[in-house]
Amino acid sequence: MTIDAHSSGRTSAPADQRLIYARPEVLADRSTHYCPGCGHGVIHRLLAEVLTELELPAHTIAVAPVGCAVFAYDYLMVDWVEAPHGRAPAVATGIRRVRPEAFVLTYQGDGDLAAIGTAEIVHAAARGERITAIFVNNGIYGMTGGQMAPTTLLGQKTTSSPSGREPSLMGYPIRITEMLAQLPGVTYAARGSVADASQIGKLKAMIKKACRVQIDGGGFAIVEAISNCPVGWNMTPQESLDHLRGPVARAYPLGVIVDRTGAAAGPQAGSQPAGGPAAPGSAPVQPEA
Ligand SMILES: Cc1ncc(C[n+]2csc(CCOP(=O)(O)OP(=O)(O)O)c2C)c(N)n1
Ligand code: SF4
Ligand SMILES: [Mg+2]
Repeated sequence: MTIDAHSSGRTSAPADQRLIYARPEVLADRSTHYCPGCGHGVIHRLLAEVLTELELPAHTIAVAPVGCAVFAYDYLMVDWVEAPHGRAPAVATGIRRVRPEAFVLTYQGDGDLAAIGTAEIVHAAARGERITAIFVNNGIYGMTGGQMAPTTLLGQKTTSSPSGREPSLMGYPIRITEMLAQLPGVTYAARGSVADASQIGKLKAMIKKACRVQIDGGGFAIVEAISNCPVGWNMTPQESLDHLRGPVARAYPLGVIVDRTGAAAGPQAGSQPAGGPAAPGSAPVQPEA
């Protein structure tokens, strides 16, 4: 395909050419506000592909975070609700209870999920809320100027740890996905990376699996994506990807952390409307074949 065909969003190729790339329609045809090289855009793209492949866009209600991804609703053309700081899992819980048939997705950064909203994510996971959570861990508060987050690596310099994170003063990094994975309400928890094409492919498979958990009526599913913030890390995009592949991936090991999809599970929280029997159409969303 030509560059022109890419930018026009054409989804089929002339007869003598093979289509190797097309923008999913659910991904808006516009530039983003993200800094050059930022991982958020890659993760948006993966979500667009997965939602499209599972025929979910028309069924999806997503919850947007604070942080750099606050404008996610400008790029993924599904229904969105904007949550206050850290409250995406609580907002998603409310949506789940009143719209049991919907596909409910949350998108949060590490400041939002692992610091400001720690209580909300822990209790949503403990309740086994039937939601799919995307957790973008770039080890920093990107949007607000690069302050230290709970996920910041030991020794990492940020605007609020200018000499590097020092554990006796600032504590240790939290592997919150491993913490959540201990809870029996969590059906699936995995960590992937945007560091290179191979890792991005694996991350996509994890996101797809986490979406399928919800479709199949499972409990809470979370995918952590370790991601880069070249601006907050004071690195070039290439340096930030090398850093992601090296020290970040060593601190946050990649792979499936828990997969309870094979285990017998009881009814999950929110699988029927609060205070009453299941309403018509309250079964987990079943996208068309
Ligand atoms: C000066 C200031 N302090 C605090 C906030 C609240 N706040 C909004 S976004 C954010 C950081 C979010 O970081 P993260 O969730 O990691 O998202 P990222 O931008 O890194 O993707 C904070 C602390 C604010 N908006 N402004
Ligand atoms: S500040 Fe960091 S997380 Fe935010 S858009 Fe820029 S590179 Fe991405
Ligand atoms: Mg962050």
